[in-house]
Amino acid sequence: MKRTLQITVLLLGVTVGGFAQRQPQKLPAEQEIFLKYGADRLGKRQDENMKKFRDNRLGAFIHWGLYAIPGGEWNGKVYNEAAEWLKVWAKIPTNEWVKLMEQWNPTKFNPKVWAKMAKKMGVKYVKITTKHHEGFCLWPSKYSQYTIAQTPYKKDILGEMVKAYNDEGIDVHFYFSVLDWSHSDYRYDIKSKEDEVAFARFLEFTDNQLKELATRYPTVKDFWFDGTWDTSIKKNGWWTAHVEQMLKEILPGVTINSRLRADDYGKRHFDSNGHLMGDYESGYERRLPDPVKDLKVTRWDWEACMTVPENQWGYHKDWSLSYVKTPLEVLERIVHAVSMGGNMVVNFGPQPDGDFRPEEKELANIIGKWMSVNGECIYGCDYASWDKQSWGYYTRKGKDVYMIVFNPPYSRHLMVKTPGNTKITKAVVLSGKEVGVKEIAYNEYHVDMPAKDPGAPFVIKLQVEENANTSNKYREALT
Ligand code: FHN
Repeated sequence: MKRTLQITVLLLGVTVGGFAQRQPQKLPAEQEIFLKYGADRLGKRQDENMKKFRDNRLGAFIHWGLYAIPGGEWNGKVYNEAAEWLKVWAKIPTNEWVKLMEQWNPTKFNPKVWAKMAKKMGVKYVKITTKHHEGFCLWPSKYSQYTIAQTPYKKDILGEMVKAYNDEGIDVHFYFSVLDWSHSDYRYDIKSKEDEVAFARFLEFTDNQLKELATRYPTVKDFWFDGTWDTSIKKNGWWTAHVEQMLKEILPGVTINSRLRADDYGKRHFDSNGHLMGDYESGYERRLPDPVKDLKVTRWDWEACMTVPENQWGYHKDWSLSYVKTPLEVLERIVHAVSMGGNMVVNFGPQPDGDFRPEEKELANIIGKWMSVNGECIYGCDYASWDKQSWGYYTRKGKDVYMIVFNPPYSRHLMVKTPGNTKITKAVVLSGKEVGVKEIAYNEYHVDMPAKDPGAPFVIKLQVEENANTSNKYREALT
Protein backbone atom coordinates (compact mmCIF):
# COMPACT_ATOMS: atom_id res chain seq x y z
CA MET A 1 0.00 0.00 0.00
CA LYS A 2 1.41 3.34 -0.90
CA ARG A 3 2.11 5.36 2.26
CA THR A 4 -0.18 8.39 1.74
CA LEU A 5 -3.17 6.34 0.67
CA GLN A 6 -2.45 3.88 3.44
CA ILE A 7 -2.61 6.58 6.11
CA THR A 8 -5.81 8.08 4.70
CA VAL A 9 -7.51 4.74 4.54
CA LEU A 10 -6.45 3.79 8.03
CA LEU A 11 -7.66 7.11 9.44
CA LEU A 12 -11.02 6.75 7.76
CA GLY A 13 -11.29 3.12 8.84
CA VAL A 14 -12.67 2.20 5.43
CA THR A 15 -15.11 -0.65 5.21
CA VAL A 16 -16.96 -1.56 2.06
CA GLY A 17 -20.02 -3.78 1.78
CA GLY A 18 -20.01 -4.44 5.51
CA PHE A 19 -16.63 -6.18 5.55
CA ALA A 20 -13.46 -4.75 6.96
CA GLN A 21 -11.46 -4.96 3.74
CA ARG A 22 -8.35 -6.63 5.05
CA GLN A 23 -6.91 -10.09 4.82
CA PRO A 24 -6.85 -12.09 8.04
CA GLN A 25 -3.09 -12.62 7.75
CA LYS A 26 -2.38 -8.91 7.40
CA LEU A 27 0.13 -7.25 9.64
CA PRO A 28 -1.16 -4.89 12.31
CA ALA A 29 -1.26 -1.42 10.74
CA GLU A 30 1.61 -0.12 12.82
CA GLN A 31 3.82 -2.97 11.62
CA GLU A 32 3.08 -2.48 7.93
CA ILE A 33 6.13 -1.85 5.84
CA PHE A 34 6.50 0.85 3.24
CA LEU A 35 5.93 -0.46 -0.27
CA LYS A 36 6.29 1.48 -3.45
CA TYR A 37 4.72 -1.23 -5.57
CA GLY A 38 2.21 -2.78 -3.21
CA ALA A 39 -1.61 -2.70 -3.30
CA ASP A 40 -3.14 0.44 -4.81
CA ARG A 41 -6.23 0.31 -2.66
CA LEU A 42 -7.80 -1.49 0.26
CA GLY A 43 -11.08 -3.27 -0.31
CA LYS A 44 -13.21 -4.09 -3.33
CA ARG A 45 -13.46 -1.68 -6.23
CA GLN A 46 -17.03 -0.37 -6.25
CA ASP A 47 -17.22 1.35 -9.65
CA GLU A 48 -19.59 0.31 -12.45
CA ASN A 49 -16.97 -1.65 -14.45
CA MET A 50 -15.99 -3.72 -11.46
CA LYS A 51 -19.62 -4.24 -10.55
CA LYS A 52 -20.26 -5.54 -14.06
CA PHE A 53 -17.25 -7.85 -13.82
CA ARG A 54 -18.62 -9.19 -10.53
CA ASP A 55 -22.25 -9.46 -11.64
CA ASN A 56 -21.30 -11.38 -14.78
CA ARG A 57 -20.21 -14.31 -12.59
CA LEU A 58 -19.99 -16.90 -15.39
CA GLY A 59 -17.33 -16.74 -18.09
CA ALA A 60 -15.70 -18.99 -20.69
CA PHE A 61 -11.98 -19.29 -21.37
CA ILE A 62 -10.74 -19.85 -24.91
CA HIS A 63 -7.25 -21.36 -25.17
CA TRP A 64 -6.41 -21.29 -28.84
CA GLY A 65 -2.95 -21.20 -30.34
CA LEU A 66 -0.51 -23.21 -32.46
CA TYR A 67 -0.61 -26.00 -29.86
CA ALA A 68 -4.13 -26.87 -31.11
CA ILE A 69 -2.57 -28.22 -34.33
CA PRO A 70 -0.51 -31.10 -32.84
CA GLY A 71 -3.16 -31.52 -30.11
CA GLY A 72 -0.73 -33.17 -27.67
CA GLU A 73 1.03 -35.40 -30.21
CA TRP A 74 4.55 -34.94 -31.61
CA ASN A 75 6.38 -37.34 -33.90
CA GLY A 76 3.87 -40.09 -33.21
CA LYS A 77 4.11 -39.77 -29.42
CA VAL A 78 1.07 -38.61 -27.45
CA TYR A 79 1.88 -36.56 -24.37
CA ASN A 80 -0.69 -36.71 -21.61
CA GLU A 81 0.34 -33.41 -20.03
CA ALA A 82 -1.27 -30.07 -20.90
CA ALA A 83 -1.40 -29.76 -24.71
CA GLU A 84 -0.51 -26.05 -24.72
CA TRP A 85 2.84 -26.96 -23.10
CA LEU A 86 3.73 -29.59 -25.75
CA LYS A 87 6.67 -27.49 -26.97
CA VAL A 88 8.25 -28.04 -23.54
CA TRP A 89 7.28 -31.70 -23.03
CA ALA A 90 8.59 -32.73 -26.46
CA LYS A 91 11.56 -30.30 -26.26
CA ILE A 92 10.74 -28.67 -29.58
CA PRO A 93 12.99 -25.75 -30.56
CA THR A 94 11.23 -22.47 -31.33
CA ASN A 95 12.23 -22.40 -35.00
CA GLU A 96 10.55 -25.78 -35.48
CA TRP A 97 7.50 -24.98 -33.34
CA VAL A 98 6.69 -21.77 -35.19
CA LYS A 99 6.55 -23.69 -38.48
CA LEU A 100 3.11 -24.76 -37.22
CA MET A 101 2.01 -21.31 -38.35
CA GLU A 102 2.10 -22.64 -41.93
CA GLN A 103 -0.73 -25.01 -40.99
CA TRP A 104 -2.93 -22.44 -39.22
CA ASN A 105 -6.00 -22.32 -41.41
CA PRO A 106 -9.17 -23.00 -39.37
CA THR A 107 -11.61 -23.52 -42.23
CA LYS A 108 -14.55 -24.19 -39.89
CA PHE A 109 -13.99 -21.09 -37.79
CA ASN A 110 -17.08 -18.91 -37.63
CA PRO A 111 -16.90 -16.27 -34.90
CA LYS A 112 -20.67 -15.77 -35.02
CA VAL A 113 -21.23 -19.45 -34.25
CA TRP A 114 -18.75 -19.22 -31.36
CA ALA A 115 -20.51 -16.17 -29.97
CA LYS A 116 -23.94 -17.79 -30.28
CA MET A 117 -22.68 -20.88 -28.49
CA ALA A 118 -21.36 -18.72 -25.62
CA LYS A 119 -24.61 -16.78 -25.47
CA LYS A 120 -26.63 -19.98 -25.35
CA MET A 121 -24.44 -21.31 -22.58
CA GLY A 122 -25.24 -18.20 -20.56
CA VAL A 123 -21.69 -16.88 -20.22
CA LYS A 124 -21.46 -13.13 -19.81
CA TYR A 125 -17.80 -12.85 -20.74
CA VAL A 126 -15.14 -14.69 -22.66
CA LYS A 127 -11.43 -14.66 -21.89
CA ILE A 128 -9.35 -15.16 -25.04
CA THR A 129 -5.67 -16.16 -25.13
CA THR A 130 -4.28 -13.32 -27.22
CA LYS A 131 -0.82 -14.83 -26.73
CA HIS A 132 0.03 -17.94 -24.72
CA HIS A 133 3.51 -18.95 -23.50
CA GLU A 134 4.48 -20.12 -27.02
CA GLY A 135 4.47 -16.48 -28.20
CA PHE A 136 2.10 -16.85 -31.17
CA CYS A 137 -0.19 -13.80 -31.38
CA LEU A 138 -3.82 -14.09 -32.44
CA TRP A 139 -3.65 -10.48 -33.60
CA PRO A 140 -1.34 -9.01 -36.28
CA SER A 141 1.13 -7.52 -33.81
CA LYS A 142 3.64 -5.26 -35.48
CA TYR A 143 6.15 -6.18 -32.75
CA SER A 144 6.35 -9.91 -33.51
CA GLN A 145 6.98 -12.16 -36.49
CA TYR A 146 4.86 -14.93 -34.98
CA THR A 147 1.35 -13.72 -35.56
CA ILE A 148 -1.86 -14.60 -37.31
CA ALA A 149 -0.76 -12.32 -40.19
CA GLN A 150 2.03 -14.77 -41.06
CA THR A 151 -0.37 -17.75 -41.36
CA PRO A 152 -2.44 -18.83 -44.39
CA TYR A 153 -5.46 -17.43 -42.50
CA LYS A 154 -3.91 -13.93 -42.49
CA LYS A 155 -6.97 -12.10 -41.07
CA ASP A 156 -7.15 -10.57 -37.59
CA ILE A 157 -8.85 -13.51 -35.93
CA LEU A 158 -8.82 -11.81 -32.51
CA GLY A 159 -10.63 -8.80 -33.95
CA GLU A 160 -13.22 -11.12 -35.50
CA MET A 161 -13.84 -12.77 -32.15
CA VAL A 162 -14.06 -9.50 -30.24
CA LYS A 163 -16.65 -8.18 -32.67
CA ALA A 164 -18.75 -11.34 -32.70
CA TYR A 165 -18.83 -11.67 -28.90
CA ASN A 166 -19.54 -7.97 -28.41
CA ASP A 167 -22.37 -8.18 -30.97
CA GLU A 168 -23.98 -10.82 -28.74
CA GLY A 169 -23.56 -8.56 -25.70
CA ILE A 170 -20.73 -10.65 -24.29
CA ASP A 171 -17.76 -8.91 -22.67
CA VAL A 172 -14.30 -9.81 -23.92
CA HIS A 173 -11.33 -10.22 -21.59
CA PHE A 174 -7.78 -10.65 -22.85
CA TYR A 175 -5.54 -13.40 -21.52
CA PHE A 176 -1.90 -12.39 -22.02
CA SER A 177 1.15 -14.46 -21.13
CA VAL A 178 4.13 -12.34 -20.16
CA LEU A 179 6.34 -15.44 -20.34
CA ASP A 180 7.17 -15.78 -24.05
CA TRP A 181 9.10 -18.86 -25.19
CA SER A 182 9.58 -17.40 -28.67
CA HIS A 183 11.42 -14.25 -27.60
CA SER A 184 15.21 -14.30 -27.35
CA ASP A 185 15.22 -11.52 -24.74
CA TYR A 186 13.00 -13.37 -22.29
CA ARG A 187 14.85 -14.37 -19.10
CA TYR A 188 13.73 -16.72 -16.33
CA ASP A 189 16.04 -14.93 -13.91
CA ILE A 190 18.36 -11.94 -14.03
CA LYS A 191 21.86 -13.10 -13.20
CA SER A 192 24.08 -10.78 -15.21
CA LYS A 193 24.24 -7.34 -16.75
CA GLU A 194 23.48 -8.95 -20.10
CA ASP A 195 20.30 -10.50 -18.65
CA GLU A 196 19.30 -7.16 -17.27
CA VAL A 197 19.71 -5.41 -20.61
CA ALA A 198 17.96 -8.16 -22.56
CA PHE A 199 15.08 -8.32 -20.10
CA ALA A 200 14.67 -4.53 -20.19
CA ARG A 201 14.23 -4.86 -23.97
CA PHE A 202 11.75 -7.66 -23.38
CA LEU A 203 9.70 -5.54 -20.99
CA GLU A 204 9.61 -2.74 -23.53
CA PHE A 205 8.46 -5.19 -26.19
CA THR A 206 5.73 -6.40 -23.82
CA ASP A 207 4.63 -2.84 -23.06
CA ASN A 208 4.34 -2.22 -26.78
CA GLN A 209 2.24 -5.31 -27.33
CA LEU A 210 -0.04 -4.43 -24.45
CA LYS A 211 -0.50 -0.86 -25.67
CA GLU A 212 -1.21 -2.25 -29.11
CA LEU A 213 -3.90 -4.58 -27.75
CA ALA A 214 -5.49 -1.89 -25.60
CA THR A 215 -5.69 0.60 -28.47
CA ARG A 216 -6.64 -1.80 -31.29
CA TYR A 217 -9.47 -3.36 -29.25
CA PRO A 218 -10.86 -0.58 -27.04
CA THR A 219 -13.94 -2.59 -26.00
CA VAL A 220 -11.81 -5.06 -24.05
CA LYS A 221 -12.96 -5.09 -20.45
CA ASP A 222 -10.19 -6.95 -18.67
CA PHE A 223 -6.57 -8.03 -18.97
CA TRP A 224 -5.82 -11.40 -17.39
CA PHE A 225 -2.10 -11.92 -17.00
CA ASP A 226 -0.39 -15.27 -16.86
CA GLY A 227 3.19 -16.53 -17.02
CA THR A 228 4.29 -14.03 -14.38
CA TRP A 229 5.80 -16.41 -11.84
CA ASP A 230 9.43 -16.30 -12.95
CA THR A 231 12.15 -14.72 -10.81
CA SER A 232 12.91 -12.20 -13.56
CA ILE A 233 9.42 -10.73 -13.14
CA LYS A 234 9.46 -11.01 -9.35
CA LYS A 235 12.66 -8.94 -9.40
CA ASN A 236 10.84 -6.29 -11.45
CA GLY A 237 7.75 -5.67 -9.34
CA TRP A 238 7.87 -2.01 -10.41
CA TRP A 239 7.09 -3.10 -13.95
CA THR A 240 3.95 -5.01 -12.94
CA ALA A 241 2.62 -1.91 -11.13
CA HIS A 242 3.54 0.19 -14.16
CA VAL A 243 1.64 -2.13 -16.54
CA GLU A 244 -1.49 -1.93 -14.41
CA GLN A 245 -1.30 1.85 -14.37
CA MET A 246 -0.51 2.07 -18.09
CA LEU A 247 -3.49 -0.05 -19.10
CA LYS A 248 -5.80 1.83 -16.76
CA GLU A 249 -4.72 5.11 -18.32
CA ILE A 250 -5.45 3.84 -21.83
CA LEU A 251 -8.66 2.08 -20.83
CA PRO A 252 -10.23 3.70 -17.78
CA GLY A 253 -12.31 1.14 -15.92
CA VAL A 254 -10.45 -1.91 -17.21
CA THR A 255 -10.04 -4.69 -14.65
CA ILE A 256 -6.79 -6.55 -14.02
CA ASN A 257 -6.10 -9.81 -12.22
CA SER A 258 -3.79 -10.21 -9.23
CA ARG A 259 -1.54 -12.64 -11.10
CA LEU A 260 0.17 -9.75 -12.88
CA ARG A 261 1.53 -8.20 -9.76
CA ALA A 262 4.66 -8.55 -7.68
CA ASP A 263 5.61 -6.03 -5.01
CA ASP A 264 8.97 -4.49 -4.09
CA TYR A 265 10.02 -7.80 -2.51
CA GLY A 266 8.71 -10.07 -5.26
CA LYS A 267 5.62 -11.06 -3.24
CA ARG A 268 2.83 -11.95 -5.68
CA HIS A 269 -0.98 -11.53 -5.67
CA PHE A 270 -0.98 -10.18 -2.08
CA ASP A 271 1.70 -7.67 -1.15
CA SER A 272 4.10 -7.97 1.77
CA ASN A 273 1.50 -6.34 4.03
CA GLY A 274 -1.11 -8.91 3.01
CA HIS A 275 -3.18 -6.64 0.72
CA LEU A 276 -4.54 -7.79 -2.62
CA MET A 277 -2.83 -6.28 -5.66
CA GLY A 278 -4.76 -5.88 -8.90
CA ASP A 279 -8.55 -5.81 -8.89
CA TYR A 280 -9.38 -9.42 -8.15
CA GLU A 281 -7.63 -12.51 -6.94
CA SER A 282 -6.81 -15.05 -9.65
CA GLY A 283 -5.05 -17.85 -7.78
CA TYR A 284 -7.92 -20.35 -7.84
CA GLU A 285 -7.06 -22.40 -10.87
CA ARG A 286 -8.47 -25.95 -11.11
CA ARG A 287 -9.37 -25.70 -7.42
CA LEU A 288 -11.81 -23.83 -5.25
CA PRO A 289 -11.81 -22.52 -1.71
CA ASP A 290 -13.43 -24.78 0.87
CA PRO A 291 -17.02 -23.48 1.27
CA VAL A 292 -16.86 -23.75 5.07
CA LYS A 293 -13.23 -23.23 6.05
CA ASP A 294 -12.03 -20.63 3.54
CA LEU A 295 -14.58 -17.86 3.94
CA LYS A 296 -11.85 -15.22 3.93
CA VAL A 297 -12.20 -15.08 0.12
CA THR A 298 -15.61 -13.45 0.49
CA ARG A 299 -13.81 -10.26 1.51
CA TRP A 300 -12.28 -9.58 -1.88
CA ASP A 301 -13.25 -10.10 -5.52
CA TRP A 302 -11.94 -13.31 -7.04
CA GLU A 303 -12.28 -15.41 -10.12
CA ALA A 304 -11.55 -19.10 -10.52
CA CYS A 305 -10.87 -20.91 -13.77
CA MET A 306 -11.25 -24.53 -14.55
CA THR A 307 -10.45 -27.13 -17.18
CA VAL A 308 -12.96 -29.82 -18.16
CA PRO A 309 -10.41 -32.67 -18.28
CA GLU A 310 -8.04 -32.67 -15.32
CA ASN A 311 -5.44 -30.36 -16.88
CA GLN A 312 -5.93 -29.58 -20.57
CA TRP A 313 -6.41 -25.94 -21.58
CA GLY A 314 -5.50 -26.14 -25.23
CA TYR A 315 -7.01 -28.72 -27.59
CA HIS A 316 -5.75 -32.26 -26.88
CA LYS A 317 -6.87 -34.95 -29.29
CA ASP A 318 -7.28 -37.63 -26.61
CA TRP A 319 -9.39 -36.72 -23.64
CA SER A 320 -9.57 -40.33 -22.51
CA LEU A 321 -6.13 -39.97 -20.89
CA SER A 322 -7.44 -38.15 -17.84
CA TYR A 323 -10.65 -37.71 -15.92
CA VAL A 324 -13.20 -35.50 -17.70
CA LYS A 325 -15.70 -33.66 -15.52
CA THR A 326 -19.35 -34.27 -16.23
CA PRO A 327 -21.57 -31.25 -17.00
CA LEU A 328 -23.10 -31.60 -13.53
CA GLU A 329 -19.67 -31.48 -11.92
CA VAL A 330 -18.86 -28.36 -13.92
CA LEU A 331 -22.17 -26.83 -12.89
CA GLU A 332 -21.51 -27.56 -9.23
CA ARG A 333 -18.15 -25.78 -9.44
CA ILE A 334 -19.83 -22.73 -10.99
CA VAL A 335 -22.37 -22.61 -8.17
CA HIS A 336 -19.70 -23.30 -5.54
CA ALA A 337 -17.65 -20.30 -6.74
CA VAL A 338 -20.62 -17.92 -6.82
CA SER A 339 -21.79 -19.10 -3.39
CA MET A 340 -18.49 -17.76 -2.06
CA GLY A 341 -18.61 -14.46 -3.90
CA GLY A 342 -16.42 -15.53 -6.83
CA ASN A 343 -16.66 -15.79 -10.62
CA MET A 344 -16.07 -19.01 -12.56
CA VAL A 345 -14.52 -19.31 -15.99
CA VAL A 346 -14.97 -22.64 -17.77
CA ASN A 347 -12.28 -23.48 -20.30
CA PHE A 348 -12.71 -24.44 -23.96
CA GLY A 349 -9.86 -25.55 -26.23
CA PRO A 350 -11.08 -25.21 -29.82
CA GLN A 351 -9.89 -27.65 -32.48
CA PRO A 352 -7.35 -26.55 -35.10
CA ASP A 353 -10.14 -26.45 -37.72
CA GLY A 354 -12.00 -23.80 -35.70
CA ASP A 355 -14.78 -26.04 -34.47
CA PHE A 356 -15.35 -27.19 -30.89
CA ARG A 357 -15.09 -30.84 -29.93
CA PRO A 358 -18.50 -32.54 -29.43
CA GLU A 359 -17.98 -32.90 -25.65
CA GLU A 360 -17.52 -29.14 -25.30
CA LYS A 361 -20.58 -28.40 -27.41
CA GLU A 362 -22.65 -30.75 -25.27
CA LEU A 363 -21.31 -29.22 -22.08
CA ALA A 364 -22.15 -25.69 -23.26
CA ASN A 365 -25.62 -26.88 -24.21
CA ILE A 366 -26.37 -28.56 -20.87
CA ILE A 367 -25.05 -25.67 -18.79
CA GLY A 368 -26.98 -23.25 -21.00
CA LYS A 369 -30.26 -25.14 -20.50
CA TRP A 370 -29.80 -25.03 -16.75
CA MET A 371 -28.80 -21.37 -16.77
CA SER A 372 -31.82 -20.40 -18.85
CA VAL A 373 -34.09 -21.62 -16.04
CA ASN A 374 -31.92 -20.90 -13.02
CA GLY A 375 -29.53 -18.12 -14.08
CA GLU A 376 -31.04 -15.70 -11.58
CA CYS A 377 -29.26 -17.57 -8.76
CA ILE A 378 -25.91 -16.90 -10.49
CA TYR A 379 -25.88 -13.49 -12.21
CA GLY A 380 -25.47 -10.59 -9.82
CA CYS A 381 -25.40 -12.98 -6.88
CA ASP A 382 -23.03 -13.07 -3.97
CA TYR A 383 -22.11 -14.87 -0.79
CA ALA A 384 -25.24 -15.24 1.37
CA SER A 385 -23.42 -15.69 4.70
CA TRP A 386 -25.83 -18.40 5.85
CA ASP A 387 -24.40 -21.62 7.34
CA LYS A 388 -23.66 -24.07 4.54
CA GLN A 389 -25.81 -27.21 4.54
CA SER A 390 -25.03 -30.60 3.04
CA TRP A 391 -27.77 -30.41 0.35
CA GLY A 392 -25.90 -27.72 -1.60
CA TYR A 393 -25.14 -24.00 -1.72
CA TYR A 394 -26.72 -20.62 -1.03
CA THR A 395 -26.36 -17.50 -3.15
CA ARG A 396 -27.96 -14.15 -2.54
CA LYS A 397 -29.14 -11.11 -4.49
CA GLY A 398 -30.56 -8.25 -2.41
CA LYS A 399 -33.27 -9.71 -0.24
CA ASP A 400 -33.57 -12.97 -2.16
CA VAL A 401 -31.69 -16.00 -0.94
CA TYR A 402 -31.33 -18.95 -3.31
CA MET A 403 -30.90 -22.57 -2.27
CA ILE A 404 -29.18 -24.55 -5.01
CA VAL A 405 -29.83 -28.19 -4.24
CA PHE A 406 -27.33 -30.75 -5.50
CA ASN A 407 -27.82 -33.49 -2.87
CA PRO A 408 -31.49 -33.86 -1.92
CA PRO A 409 -31.97 -35.70 1.40
CA TYR A 410 -34.07 -38.89 1.80
CA SER A 411 -36.09 -37.08 4.49
CA ARG A 412 -37.26 -34.69 1.73
CA HIS A 413 -36.75 -31.85 4.21
CA LEU A 414 -34.05 -29.36 3.38
CA MET A 415 -32.54 -27.97 6.55
CA VAL A 416 -32.03 -24.22 6.63
CA LYS A 417 -30.46 -22.29 9.51
CA THR A 418 -31.12 -18.59 9.29
CA PRO A 419 -29.05 -15.87 10.88
CA GLY A 420 -30.61 -14.26 14.00
CA ASN A 421 -33.76 -12.19 13.47
CA THR A 422 -34.32 -13.59 9.99
CA LYS A 423 -37.59 -15.27 9.09
CA ILE A 424 -38.36 -17.22 5.94
CA THR A 425 -41.73 -16.07 4.64
CA LYS A 426 -42.00 -17.99 1.36
CA ALA A 427 -40.12 -20.61 -0.69
CA VAL A 428 -40.64 -21.07 -4.42
CA VAL A 429 -38.91 -23.41 -6.86
CA LEU A 430 -37.56 -21.39 -9.81
CA SER A 431 -39.94 -21.96 -12.71
CA GLY A 432 -41.96 -24.16 -10.41
CA LYS A 433 -44.32 -24.09 -7.49
CA GLU A 434 -44.25 -22.82 -3.96
CA VAL A 435 -42.99 -25.37 -1.42
CA GLY A 436 -43.74 -25.67 2.30
CA VAL A 437 -41.59 -24.06 4.97
CA LYS A 438 -41.78 -24.97 8.64
CA GLU A 439 -39.88 -23.51 11.55
CA ILE A 440 -38.66 -26.53 13.48
CA ALA A 441 -36.45 -24.84 16.07
CA TYR A 442 -35.22 -21.36 16.81
CA ASN A 443 -33.84 -20.03 13.49
CA GLU A 444 -34.08 -23.50 11.95
CA TYR A 445 -36.43 -24.38 9.17
CA HIS A 446 -37.42 -27.31 7.02
CA VAL A 447 -38.01 -26.36 3.42
CA ASP A 448 -39.89 -29.06 1.54
CA MET A 449 -38.61 -30.74 -1.59
CA PRO A 450 -40.77 -30.13 -4.68
CA ALA A 451 -43.59 -32.69 -4.88
CA LYS A 452 -42.13 -34.10 -8.08
CA ASP A 453 -38.39 -34.79 -7.88
CA PRO A 454 -36.80 -32.47 -10.50
CA GLY A 455 -34.17 -35.15 -11.23
CA ALA A 456 -31.49 -32.47 -11.63
CA PRO A 457 -30.02 -29.75 -9.41
CA PHE A 458 -32.80 -27.28 -8.68
CA VAL A 459 -33.15 -23.88 -7.09
CA ILE A 460 -35.49 -22.66 -4.38
CA LYS A 461 -35.84 -18.95 -3.94
CA LEU A 462 -36.48 -17.85 -0.38
CA GLN A 463 -38.23 -14.68 0.57
CA VAL A 464 -36.93 -13.52 3.89
CA GLU A 465 -37.80 -10.95 6.48
CA GLU A 466 -34.75 -9.52 8.17
CA ASN A 467 -34.73 -7.68 11.47
CA ALA A 468 -37.85 -9.71 12.22
CA ASN A 469 -39.03 -9.96 15.72
CA THR A 470 -38.18 -13.64 16.17
CA SER A 471 -38.46 -15.06 19.62
CA ASN A 472 -37.28 -18.40 20.81
CA LYS A 473 -40.42 -20.32 21.61
CA TYR A 474 -38.33 -23.46 22.13
CA ARG A 475 -36.68 -23.39 25.50
CA GLU A 476 -32.91 -23.99 25.42
CA ALA A 477 -31.84 -27.29 26.96
CA LEU A 478 -30.49 -27.06 30.48
CA THR A 479 -27.34 -29.17 30.50
O1 FHN B 1 0.57 -22.49 -17.90
C1 FHN B 1 -0.70 -21.94 -18.01
C2 FHN B 1 -1.71 -22.90 -18.53
O2 FHN B 1 -1.31 -23.38 -19.78
C3 FHN B 1 -3.06 -22.20 -18.65
O3 FHN B 1 -2.99 -21.14 -19.56
C4 FHN B 1 -3.48 -21.70 -17.32
C5 FHN B 1 -4.78 -20.95 -17.32
O4 FHN B 1 -5.00 -20.34 -16.13
N1 FHN B 1 -2.47 -20.79 -16.77
C6 FHN B 1 -1.11 -21.31 -16.70
C7 FHN B 1 -0.87 -22.12 -15.51
O5 FHN B 1 -1.24 -21.46 -14.38
